[in-house]
Amino acid sequence: MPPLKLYYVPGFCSLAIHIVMRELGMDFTLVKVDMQTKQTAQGEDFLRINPKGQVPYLLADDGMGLSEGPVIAQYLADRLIDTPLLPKAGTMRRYRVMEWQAYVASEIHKAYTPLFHPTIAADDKALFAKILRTRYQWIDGVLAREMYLTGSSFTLADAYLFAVTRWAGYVGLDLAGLTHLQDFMGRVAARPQVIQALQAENQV
Ligand SMILES: N[C@@H](CCC(=O)N[C@@H](CS)C(=O)NCC(=O)O)C(=O)O
Repeated sequence: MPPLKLYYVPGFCSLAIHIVMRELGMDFTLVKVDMQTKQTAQGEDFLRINPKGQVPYLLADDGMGLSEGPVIAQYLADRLIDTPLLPKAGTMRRYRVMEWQAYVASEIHKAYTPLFHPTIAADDKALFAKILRTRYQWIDGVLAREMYLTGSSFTLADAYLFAVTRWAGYVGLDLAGLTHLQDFMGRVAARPQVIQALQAENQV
């Protein structure tokens, strides 16, 4: 049996972890969660597995579970001796990746929440969308100079930014004109492991 289980919802932020596992060449099982019923596809009560009720959630074969996407990604990368997805501890390159993970988590990922909310008024949503677009404009400037967020290598932070930025189309967030960001999205979407992850989640 594969040593790792990833609890996920197609197209949710768990996609970032799914991509990371494939990019790292890991052996794993995917377990789909229904967020309406909080039941897994195998009929388990997801709240008993992760009382936070959120994906991504990782379960290892020693029974240890881990939540919080950025930390799950760091844990997975650290299972390998060396990977360009997360440079070695003690190097500034590593903290640059983690700096970006923190930025995506707090300034991008969670800024989408009001845009998905069914009862938030359109005017308020427009304000949140404007704030998010300003943040993306800054990221666009960074991506004008680099292929990926921290340079020429794809990292954990890129997988995360890609997974959440896919939501822009669903919530009507206008990213027109942010050509470097668009190029980044196309570049990541063309990576073989990303294509496989999207296919496995029926996202293409
Ligand atoms: N702090 C968590 C947040 C994860 C999160 O927001 N998950 C969303 C999907 S993208 C979720 O499971 N939402 C369902 C819910 O909150 O009930 C992390 O960084 O992993």
